[in-house]
Amino acid sequence: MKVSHLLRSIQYAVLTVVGWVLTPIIRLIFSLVYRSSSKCVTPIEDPLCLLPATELARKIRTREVTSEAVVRAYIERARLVNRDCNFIVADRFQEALQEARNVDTILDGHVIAEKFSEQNAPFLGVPTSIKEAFALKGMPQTSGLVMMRDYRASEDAPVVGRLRQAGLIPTMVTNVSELCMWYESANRLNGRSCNPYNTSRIVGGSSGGEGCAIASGAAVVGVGSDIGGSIRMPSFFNGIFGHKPSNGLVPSGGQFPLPTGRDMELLTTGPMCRYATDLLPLLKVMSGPEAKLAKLDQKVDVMKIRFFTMFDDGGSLLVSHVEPEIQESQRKVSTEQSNHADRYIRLISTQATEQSKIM
Ligand SMILES: *[C@@H]1O[C@H](CO)[C@@H](O)[C@H](O)[C@H]1NC(C)=O
Ligand SMILES: CC(=O)N[C@H]1CO[C@H](CO)[C@@H](O)[C@@H]1O
Repeated sequence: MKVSHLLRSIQYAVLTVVGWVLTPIIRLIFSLVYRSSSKCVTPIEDPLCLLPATELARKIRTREVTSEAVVRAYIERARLVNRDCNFIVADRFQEALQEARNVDTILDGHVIAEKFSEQNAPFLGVPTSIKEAFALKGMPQTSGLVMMRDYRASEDAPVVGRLRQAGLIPTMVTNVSELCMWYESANRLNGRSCNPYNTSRIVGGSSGGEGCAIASGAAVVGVGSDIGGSIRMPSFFNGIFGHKPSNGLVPSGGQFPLPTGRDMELLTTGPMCRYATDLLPLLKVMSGPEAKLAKLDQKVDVMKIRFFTMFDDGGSLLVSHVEPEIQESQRKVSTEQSNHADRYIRLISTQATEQSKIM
């Protein structure tokens, strides 16, 4: 055995022991610190806050319900849960209610302009939240940076413009991690956002305010952006649906911070939703004329899709281990897939383990 291999093995053994000893201590400290503040938000009472955005849009268009009633229901819920979860950076509740009343006037009219047709404005009168890193005219766009405290966006980011054109009404901008760099949503300017299912837990990041707002029923849909998990992690942490689309589908401009060079290829903007049924219609709106690039209307055979997943971190000593509960859920999904998918899952898992042994 080469000396370098021997040294690595010793290093590995020492770090493993340190990890074993430190993890329970760290867990104990955090559980004591956050014990008293743990809480689950109160259940949603208003039935309007329990409907998909597409269903709300249909009800508003057919005048079963007014846009004002829908927007008001979400505003009330947002006010209530924000006390426990702190996801709102700034709201525009009064403007949103006025815009909702305008929608009601339009839909009550005899002739509805082409601009507001079901085709052109499929979400007319439905509220949405917006990740604070995106420019929403007149609203802060700080990404949690103290230096940006007084900055207000002078125009809408392109994706926000598309959402508005589709009839969505922004009610608030929601919290992110500082400069959207971390996988929680806490910063010196707007504080920490807390998970609605257990306020002692984090919401994920960087689109964590969106994840929290949507999970708690304070919003039904929202917009996130993702380089290394910023849509996917908060969606997972809060139990909602999110999608990181391929690059080039949804415009990512009008965000702060906006990466440069190759990082820009990794940054994509996408939908976050309380109901899976809203993902596709929302992605279509967000991608506008580019929607045709992705064959969004083509039927997909789920059994022919290759799934890649890892059951653990490959034994890396620099991160915490994956909880057995999470591994068990992954296993459940993998056994429900065809053997074909299962083969790939195993392959990836083994490769990762092999790689980490020789790190
Ligand atoms: C939140 O999580 C902590 C740590 O697991 C647990 O002790 C507590 O009971 C949970 N609180 C709620 C409201 O579920
Ligand atoms: C609890 C907390 O820190 N809330 C803050 C959320 O962000 C707004 C806007 O920056 C602050 O005014 C609140 O104090």
